[in-house]
Amino acid sequence: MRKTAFITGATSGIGEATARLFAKSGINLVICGRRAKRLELLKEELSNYSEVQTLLFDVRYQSEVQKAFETLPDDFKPIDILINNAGNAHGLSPIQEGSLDDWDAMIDGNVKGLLYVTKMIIPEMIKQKQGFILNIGSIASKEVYPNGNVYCASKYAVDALNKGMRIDLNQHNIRVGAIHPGLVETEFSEVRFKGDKDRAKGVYQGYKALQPEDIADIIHFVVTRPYHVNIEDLIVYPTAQASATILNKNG
Ligand code: NDP
Ligand code: 8X3
Repeated sequence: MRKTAFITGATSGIGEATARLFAKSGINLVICGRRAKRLELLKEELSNYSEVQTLLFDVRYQSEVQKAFETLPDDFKPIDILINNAGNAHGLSPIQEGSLDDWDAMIDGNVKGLLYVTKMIIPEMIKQKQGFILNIGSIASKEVYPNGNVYCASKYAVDALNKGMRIDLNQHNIRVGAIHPGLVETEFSEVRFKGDKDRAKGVYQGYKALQPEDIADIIHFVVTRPYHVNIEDLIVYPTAQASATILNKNG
């Protein structure tokens, strides 16, 4: 029987690459995001390989999440694999200069959004006594770096929730794990710098950054282990990176 994966943030970067790899390995998909056109194009492409359903919603709004989830056809339930990937950084400023809107966007999207989506999916996993919840954290879940303040706080929360979910869902035979990437070349920096493409490009220049396909590969490896194996936590850097603040651009 084919498995079904629910991937948030599938319109770009890590989520999109994961959707491609999953589809090609025969996993049916529910792909989510706010950009309808991108979702439709991806569905068209991936329908050559597996069954694909799109869901359009903003993870920050619980009622949107719930309404979208309720439209899911029965043949896309139960969800076997949830990839909690949607998220972004907004801004990179010292705390005293931070914008309230940016703080709200990060806390509502990266933390509350992850919870709202997970809440929809857990009940059926409990009924099935199986499932995999994979949370995409960050090196920012493990280390606070200058000007990272609220983004790091939101990702530390993901780390804590990853642990909390695993503890509470243990009695239900549900696997829970997290992957914490370092620098991955996606639209992440463009969002962080509010559309400043040149500044965003600079983040990935002078070394070979991780590519979204690298993380997709690892996600696929993690979720395809035999059921008795649960990879709890993985930090993944580009070779040029040694910590949140140490990056060799002269290699
Ligand atoms: P991208 O900006 O390329 O992708 C982010 C995805 O999240 C998009 O598909 C976007 O979809 C979705 N998203 C963002 N906010 C919302 C929202 N409010 N509601 C619904 N969907 C949303 O970045 P990445 O692929 O790099 O990021 C994916 C995850 O990886 C994030 O959680 C990020 O924090 C994490 N990460 C990224 C790293 C990096 O260096 N790139 C390193 C470590 C972790 P849409 O805009 O269509 O809604
Ligand atoms: C994304 C990587 O270092 O910009 O989470 O926080 S970093």
